[in-house]
Amino acid sequence: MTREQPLALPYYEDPAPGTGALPPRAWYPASDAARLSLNGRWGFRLAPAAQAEDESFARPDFDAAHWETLPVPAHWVLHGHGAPAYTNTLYPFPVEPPYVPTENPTGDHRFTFDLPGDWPGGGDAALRFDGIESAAKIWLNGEELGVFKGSRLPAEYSVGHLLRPEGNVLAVRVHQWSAASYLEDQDQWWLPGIFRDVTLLHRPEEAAGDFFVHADYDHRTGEGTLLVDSNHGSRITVPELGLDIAAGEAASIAVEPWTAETPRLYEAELATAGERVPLRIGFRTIVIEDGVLKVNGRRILFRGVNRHEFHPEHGRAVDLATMRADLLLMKQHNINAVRTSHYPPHPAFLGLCDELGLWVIDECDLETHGFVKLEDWRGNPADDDRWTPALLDRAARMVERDKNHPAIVIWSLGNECGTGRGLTAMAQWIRARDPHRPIHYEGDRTCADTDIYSRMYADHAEVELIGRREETPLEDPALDAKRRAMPFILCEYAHAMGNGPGGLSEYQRLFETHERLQGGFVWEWIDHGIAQRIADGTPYFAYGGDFGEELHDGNFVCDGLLFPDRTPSPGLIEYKKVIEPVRIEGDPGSGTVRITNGHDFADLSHLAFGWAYEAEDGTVAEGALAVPPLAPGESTELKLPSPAHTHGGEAWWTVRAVLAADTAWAAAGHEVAWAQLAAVRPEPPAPQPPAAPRRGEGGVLVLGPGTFDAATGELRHLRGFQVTGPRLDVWRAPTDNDVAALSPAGRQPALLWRKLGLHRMRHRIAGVEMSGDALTVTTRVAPAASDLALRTVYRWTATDDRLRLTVDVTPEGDWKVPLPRLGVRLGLPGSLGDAAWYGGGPGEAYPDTRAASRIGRYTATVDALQTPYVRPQENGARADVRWAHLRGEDGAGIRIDGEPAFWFTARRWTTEQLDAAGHTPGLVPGERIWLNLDHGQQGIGSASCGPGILPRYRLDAAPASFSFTFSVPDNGQ
Ligand code: IPT
Repeated sequence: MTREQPLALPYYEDPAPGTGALPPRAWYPASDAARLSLNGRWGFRLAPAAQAEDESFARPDFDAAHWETLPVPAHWVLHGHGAPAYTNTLYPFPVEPPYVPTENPTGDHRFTFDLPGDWPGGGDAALRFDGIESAAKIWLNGEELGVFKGSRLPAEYSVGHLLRPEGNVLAVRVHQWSAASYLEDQDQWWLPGIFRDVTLLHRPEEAAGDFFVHADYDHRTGEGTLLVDSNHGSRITVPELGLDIAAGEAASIAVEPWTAETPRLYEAELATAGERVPLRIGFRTIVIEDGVLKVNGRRILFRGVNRHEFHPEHGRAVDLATMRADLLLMKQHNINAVRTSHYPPHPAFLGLCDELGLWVIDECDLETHGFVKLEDWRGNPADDDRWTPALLDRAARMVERDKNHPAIVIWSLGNECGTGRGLTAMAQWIRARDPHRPIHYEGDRTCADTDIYSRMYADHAEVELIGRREETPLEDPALDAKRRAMPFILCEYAHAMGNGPGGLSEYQRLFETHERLQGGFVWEWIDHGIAQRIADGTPYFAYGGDFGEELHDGNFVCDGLLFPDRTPSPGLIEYKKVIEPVRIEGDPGSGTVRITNGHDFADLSHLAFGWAYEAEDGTVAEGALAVPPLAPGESTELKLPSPAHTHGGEAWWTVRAVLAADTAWAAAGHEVAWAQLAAVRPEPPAPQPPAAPRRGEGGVLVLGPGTFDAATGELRHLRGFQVTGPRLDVWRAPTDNDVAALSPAGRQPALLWRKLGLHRMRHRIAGVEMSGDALTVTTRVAPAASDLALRTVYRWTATDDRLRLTVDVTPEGDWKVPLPRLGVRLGLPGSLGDAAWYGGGPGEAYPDTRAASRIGRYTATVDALQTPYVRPQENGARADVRWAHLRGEDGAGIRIDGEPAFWFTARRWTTEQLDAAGHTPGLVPGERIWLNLDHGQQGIGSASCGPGILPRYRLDAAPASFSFTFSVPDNGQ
């Protein structure tokens, strides 16, 4: 019998931090010291196990001529070597820390480089890796430099003594799995590789050492105080302020402060005898005072997002242009804060946040979420002293790298690690090193180590209680008192998976009402769908399971406000409206508008206001609105002009606030906030002489412009157009929030709907009756195996050219589940592919996601009405539609007027096909266009991870009556 021998752990299974690196220090993008990017095409070889190949490839004379090449930075699994894999919390290998599987894809990388001719002599050189997943051994010219761990943090190695003018050989062995993988269980793709920059930095004699810029702002005096800690002999100059001080020397002077709204930076320089480092300094002071987080003396409100680094082709190897694109999109959508979930981002991203103005929670690269599946987080590295050095190493490398960014206002220990001694040690270290920034960590409800009470996905009711400081007490009275005095944030909320999130407006009202509630961070910024093509070349985005993973979490990786290609989703448009920093309100018909400045620091002088008076067929009049430059929190009321309105019908005022001048993130004229106020309500149409139904030839009934099947009472033709239906419809292709995969089965709407059979309703015709002016069809709509039903009466009347349908629905039995939708579905010829409507738009809206829908006249092709959620699901409804018109190329088509206004949806496939498709190429246009004209829609909520819909957005089965008028207008109308 053999016994398992305790072996010395190989470096990649050792829980200790990496080895051989220089002490961590501040990262800066440039200085006058020479540097050489080692990004480029490297030689690459993939092995199936950590030790499948020996280390001879690290020798300069090794012959790697037959190797393939790979770009660096990159993840090899996105370049044809192996495949990506997605799990949310599950470790994709047996949990036996610190061991990892023998099957451990290992990428050997080799790069040969010459020093540029002008590379300076003397001094030293540092070789910097900004990120490698998950562990690597590094050699230069055959000499081992050390072991890299801590994937999303930099490490530098001293290499000056090894460099030669030509033919330097850098060799890096990267293991997909390592002990460090246990610390990096974030909800994302597992993507190994050298995914951030590799740079050689000359370190001249007397080069700049590490430095820590302290730039405080006293809002009472308007003075900034600058003090830079650095090695002896460094001087700091700020020409604009006339400052020239030594390291360690403080200077106070009147300055303009830095805030996310007013990101004022001062150009500066740190100089030593050997190096000049350009700096950008922002003066600001963060305090927690009276239970509120304040910057420069004022409460701030986070209108935030969680940002993972993601690109649909390059994974987490994100280039500068993409980082900037993210930030421009955020600023353009009124977002003012980023949580760098769940690891420090590429360091350049933070410089862009300083420049463009965002509050940042910088989060450490730490998550041990998979241990939650084991009883009581058994074996959690965050509570195991063997791992504490690695945790401290990560905390130090984050803080040292990023400490000079004014944008960073909070340090976060990591995400979802349970609780433990390691986290406490991190908090203590960070507090000692940087006492001027509060510490965040959501995973410990007692907040023992933190300064901010933070939660994820708490529902509105609980958030309101917390806002009143009336939350359920902690057992320990001292901790409870401490926590109750803390400011509160939702570090994650409003899970943006698929269609949604719903309920944003209600959260925002809470944040604006309770001082303690300092906003939140929507989960999350972008869908992590990977760009793929089906055999015929049609592109789509892949999610978990598409690469044959043994374990995976499906499309839970696609839960962002942006589609993977960075197209804003309706959720982002909604969020922009909900968080707009100017409130424009007024009572319908009053003609008075109240404008409130919701900024925390900026007055309104950067905005230009305008009004427009709009009727159904366009703008009647418009002009500028003189709004005083209100200070933050101030309001004013203004009278709106009431022009003579000759167009007839209803009318609206639209009031808009746009940028008055170009900014770094959008051009003058960019819309920041808007509102619509009703001016004139619509009048009901004048009655017209009725037409009577009559029997036609071939078993049909004729009523006005409609021809019906005499046996079933179903509409067959409207003038020349063949029509299928309309029939009662209650089914929608469940959204991710309807599926609510994380909820208990009894609270998963889609499951309850399917169990009841709402996707397979049967229509029994109980009577077809012609009497007087009307054709009345009585039906009972119900699923098999149930006695629940919706008694549905269709009553058709007509004038010569218009056909009117009134639908009366009466539920039978005890309906315990809400309906997905309530309305009619009808099929029209596929040639009617151009839609026009008057009502809410331009984008989709549902009962609890309709803040951004504005009344107007819109046109779109049926194809363009679709929202391409990565996993197909209900989408594309337009709210408050008064009428919709579907036309063919010749301009002829069918118009539907609703009474009351309706939810309008049109698509080239049925709901059943939408429901069945797993990816967008599964949606194949058929011969018909299917319209849903809905009287009601169930809300959306956020139950894919978090609370479901608020009670008022529930579509209960209840008696309902609604009407549509169908007509075939003359061309051009
Ligand atoms: C929460 C995670 O922090 C985040 O990374 C992401 O996984 C999100 O959920 C869902 O997409 S944790 C969850 C158990 C509440």
